[in-house]
Amino acid sequence: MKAYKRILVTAALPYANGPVHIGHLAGCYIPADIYVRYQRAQKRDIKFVGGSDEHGVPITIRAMKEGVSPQQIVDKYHAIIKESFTRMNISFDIYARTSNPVHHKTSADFFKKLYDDGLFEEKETEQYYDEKAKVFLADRYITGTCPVCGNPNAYGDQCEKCGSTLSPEQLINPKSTLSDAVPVKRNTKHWYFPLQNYETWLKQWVLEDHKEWKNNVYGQCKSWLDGGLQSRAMTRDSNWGVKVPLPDAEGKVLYVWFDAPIGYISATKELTDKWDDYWCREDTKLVHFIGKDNIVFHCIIFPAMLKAHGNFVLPDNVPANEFLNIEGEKVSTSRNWAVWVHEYIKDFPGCEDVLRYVLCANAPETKDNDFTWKDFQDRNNSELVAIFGNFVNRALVLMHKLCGGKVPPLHKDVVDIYDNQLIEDISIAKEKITRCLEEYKFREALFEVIDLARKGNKYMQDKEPWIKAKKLSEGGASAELAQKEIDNCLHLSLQLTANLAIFINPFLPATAQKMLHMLKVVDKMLDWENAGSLKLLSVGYTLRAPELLFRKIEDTEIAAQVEKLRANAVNPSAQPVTEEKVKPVEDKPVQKPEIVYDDFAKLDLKVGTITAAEKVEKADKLLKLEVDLGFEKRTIVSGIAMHFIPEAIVGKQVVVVANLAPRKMRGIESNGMILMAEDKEGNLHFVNPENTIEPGAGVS
Ligand code: B3M
Ligand code: ZN
Repeated sequence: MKAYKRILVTAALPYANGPVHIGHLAGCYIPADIYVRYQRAQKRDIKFVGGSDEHGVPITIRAMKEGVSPQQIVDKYHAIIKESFTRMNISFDIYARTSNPVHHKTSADFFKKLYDDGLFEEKETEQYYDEKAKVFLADRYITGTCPVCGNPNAYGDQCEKCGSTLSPEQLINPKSTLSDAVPVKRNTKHWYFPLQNYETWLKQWVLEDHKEWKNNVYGQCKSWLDGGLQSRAMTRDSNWGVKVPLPDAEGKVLYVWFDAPIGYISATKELTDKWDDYWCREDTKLVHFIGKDNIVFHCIIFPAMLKAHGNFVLPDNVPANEFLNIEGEKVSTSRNWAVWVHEYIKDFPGCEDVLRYVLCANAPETKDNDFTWKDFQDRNNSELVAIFGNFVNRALVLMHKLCGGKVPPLHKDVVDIYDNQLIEDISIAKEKITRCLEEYKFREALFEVIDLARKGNKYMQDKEPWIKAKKLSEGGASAELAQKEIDNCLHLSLQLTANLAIFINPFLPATAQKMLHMLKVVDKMLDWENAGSLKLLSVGYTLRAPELLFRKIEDTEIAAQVEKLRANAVNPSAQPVTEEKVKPVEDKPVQKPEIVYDDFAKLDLKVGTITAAEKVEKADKLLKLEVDLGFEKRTIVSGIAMHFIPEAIVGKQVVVVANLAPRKMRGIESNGMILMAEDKEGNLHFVNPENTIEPGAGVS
């Protein structure tokens, strides 16, 4: 293993011809962000660059379809894409654009250097031309039947069905995308990059020196290299793009796949004056995160360009993911078979981490994978809520209840096998999670994090502090022992909670922040060197009251998404995708009709203290509460079980509607109602007096 001083991470530059969907996120942005956040926690010198790819045929075609200029297209989608990444907490150090002047200059200079070094072949050849549209038909301007797999809708540069890279001449029955015209051949001059000259070097560099690359990446490179490389045109006839920096090149621009990867260099230039440290020094580790359709460009063509140029580092790794299908079908932007990120953010505000979780837990790391809304719900409800969230919540709730809201000490004299096992589990988890993250195995790393939380739950189940709590009232030696055992259980559970915050941070950064808040610790605690420590929270330190980290996702929400996907796909005109700009979510407060004072005065509102709370059997949402109203104790059934654990709310004061007519729920008569406030995330909060007062006090 080479010793590196700094890391430069790039994530593919999405074409600014439409919004991003969850396939983009799963393919490269989430894995890149996890890696970067982890390396930052390791305090490594790391930069994360990205930006919009604003040239090429996808943009010009979209502009023609919308009847606007390419510039208008890229301005519009760059903003939408950037906003989606920000909202999903993809933490680019810079999100640039290839239409920026610094990029035009950087890529033109790059081209000029290769030209001056005599590394291009200048060739005049016959190419397909659309006489109606008056355009040469390269890349996606032309479609036809794939000579490899027979797909009738293959593009001039690639068949999306079998993944073959093509040239327009190879297509059977070619036709123009612009006008459906059958193309004719015309002469045109272009500059070709002779990839075959780099074949021997590439074979050594990829196939021998980078055997550690992922199988899917290595395999694609091998089949390319085995098939033999040929010259490739690095220029196009177009007015949209980086102008070819030569005197006799009117109407010629750089091929988008020539300029786009140079976008990583120009983005770094925009980010820092020290950009050449990251690009020109051998001790930089360059890592490209991409989707599988970009492998050849990042593993063969761009490295050959960098090698030819001579001044730049080569990628150390290209951990490309495969594709994410949706509900069993391939993503298709033209059919609108996709889950759009800006739509998700609107539909599930505050649940960005849930999407990050599902897309990582189910990432297409080694093969194509399927996203289903049902799986999304299951993973949220049975992993995030029931395992991770539940453990953290229990640890904090029980600490408040049984240890007076403070981190209890660890009593060495009563440490038992369960405690020792948990201590060992934390240290093994650190080692495994670290190794997986270094090796780009994000799914496995995340699994280990959840598994550690699962072990936390098991530990609590084994230690049963709530049973031991019953002995506390007995007094004497047995009460003393019980308190010590409770202390140990909660001491370790809280240290585990702090560790879980460190481990989950690269994956679910917003969740880690919520945990820091509850634990009343600063960001620095998340430094990776703290992972594995059992001294993250000091004994006697007071912690905040727990808040739920995740909410349950209901069947109705899932049904609505499946319905939306199908409805929009069947009827493409219903698609909201391209038209709307993403606005920050604003929930307009709903106002009820005006009332007079007498209406209000009918309510008998009283302060009560919850004296007992238990779950109602076979009713997920209900808690049976006993509330002291001063003059009497009431039984009230309340639909808050998804939000609070019973032990945690005993002793809390609440406001009760005391004169509400009794109502039976699950066979229990409920006498009153508790007032709750609901925040934007759907979390419930009690409405109560600022300071504890005697129960029965009137509220008006
Ligand atoms: N824009 C292709 C894509 O979005 C292309 C990536 C460029 S990375 C330098 O799939
Ligand atoms: Zn094909």
